[in-house]
Amino acid sequence: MLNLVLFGPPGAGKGTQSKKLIDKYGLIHLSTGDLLRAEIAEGTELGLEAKKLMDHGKLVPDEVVIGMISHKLDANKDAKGFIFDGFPRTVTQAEELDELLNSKGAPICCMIALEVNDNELEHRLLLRGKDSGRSDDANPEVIRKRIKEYNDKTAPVADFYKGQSKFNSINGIGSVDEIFAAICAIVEKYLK
Ligand code: B4P
Repeated sequence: MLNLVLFGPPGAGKGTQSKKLIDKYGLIHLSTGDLLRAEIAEGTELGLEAKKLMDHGKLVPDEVVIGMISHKLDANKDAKGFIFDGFPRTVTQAEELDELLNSKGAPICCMIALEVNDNELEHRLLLRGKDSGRSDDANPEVIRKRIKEYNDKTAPVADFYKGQSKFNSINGIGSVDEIFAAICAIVEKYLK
């Protein structure tokens, strides 16, 4: 199984690159952001609670997203592999993911981190906010909070994978195709 973690700050291009990776490698895309937005769209209790946090640039509690991922892994038992996009976002989530995948004998192969500076992130998210309808993209203050939340709680997840020699970093600034080529070069190493 090819299990990849696509990592990076909000707006780094994880969702954009995930779509291309799914087409090329036939993997299942697990985006906790998309799963949460689906709950919000359906108006579930979980979605209503998540929206309050997301609209303030905050992370949703670990147990909520871990439960969603566990459910999706069970629902896709015959998958060739998974792209984890926007998950894990805390060290606790990374530890729990290891436990879930080790119990299935299919651990994470590698983490690929997209490096993008804060000014570019803010610019991309505000641009997306103009037509995405995403309330967390429309407001510069909320975007800065999301970047702070990333630096405080999510950036340490990179060290977790460095400790397992699974960490790879690439420049996330450039054309979508250039960045995709750099990601594929890493994926191919793990496929060999
Ligand atoms: P997510 O949905 O994961 O989204 P994201 O971090 O905003 O964006 P991503 O990096 O995928 O950017 P994209 O490709 O779209 O999270 C949203 C919220 O959900 C979080 O703030 C949190 O509250 C909650 N949440 C999600 N997962 C959680 C978890 N595990 N634990 C707790 N809470 C969780 O790209 C952004 C923009 O840049 C797009 O407009 C795109 O077109 C553009 N772009 C992409 N690549 C580009 C390039 N190379 N050049 C120029 N622009 C580019």
